[in-house]
Amino acid sequence: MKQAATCPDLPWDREEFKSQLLALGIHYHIHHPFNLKMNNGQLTPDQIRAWVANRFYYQINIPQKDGAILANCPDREARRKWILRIHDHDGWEGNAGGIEAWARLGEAVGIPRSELWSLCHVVPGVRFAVDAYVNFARQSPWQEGVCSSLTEMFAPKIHKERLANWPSLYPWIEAQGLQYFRSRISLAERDVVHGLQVTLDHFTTRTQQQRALEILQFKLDVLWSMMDAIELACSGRI
Ligand code: AHQ
Repeated sequence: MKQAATCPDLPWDREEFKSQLLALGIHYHIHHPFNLKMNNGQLTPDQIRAWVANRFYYQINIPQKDGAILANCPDREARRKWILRIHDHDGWEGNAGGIEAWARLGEAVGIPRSELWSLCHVVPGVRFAVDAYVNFARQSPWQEGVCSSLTEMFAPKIHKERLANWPSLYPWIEAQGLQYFRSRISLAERDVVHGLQVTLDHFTTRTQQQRALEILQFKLDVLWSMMDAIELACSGRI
């Protein structure tokens, strides 16, 4: 019996397909030089503030990205799960949500709330990368939008690194500002369970599975490009 690994036309089984997706983690922005500097305490307060202010543009666009996926999704069960992501960021009843938590991170690193919301620090490369992600979600089948969120398979590690290292590396940052990273660990883990189930169920031929890898690589490139643009802005060259 031919195995998928040796026959390029046969689909991977679920475990192999998941392994192929996870293998793309080598391109995750945890490995970006700017993130390595951040995690080694080599960033100045201005550079931390530049990262927080630029990532804010990503955060405030996530609900619109997820709303685009919802709008494309005819599956009620999938929508009932996916809508939680919008609540996670915009807030829901008693919970102020992730965008508010990121604004508190901004204040904790010394960016006044009005300045953060003005988006005056967002550099073109970040804006273009985030807008590409939102437009991808708008223009693609909902399952492809779901697949693109799977960079969160790698997110708990990067959040845990910040929580472990920032207090000693950046003692000037008010501790409660790190709450956002703490909140995302369990939310990312929950998101990935659903995101993987949709992805492994939907992309079933080898050609479709290769498409899923391309989609995940696109989103990894979105995150990597954001870091490139932020690092360039912090180098004083723009
Ligand atoms: O804070 C992050 C977040 O809310 C999300 C939503 C998710 C998506 O739908 O694409 N991705 C994501 C990510 C968040 N934080 C990033 C980080 O490095 O702090 C990681 C990022 C991701 O891995 O996609």
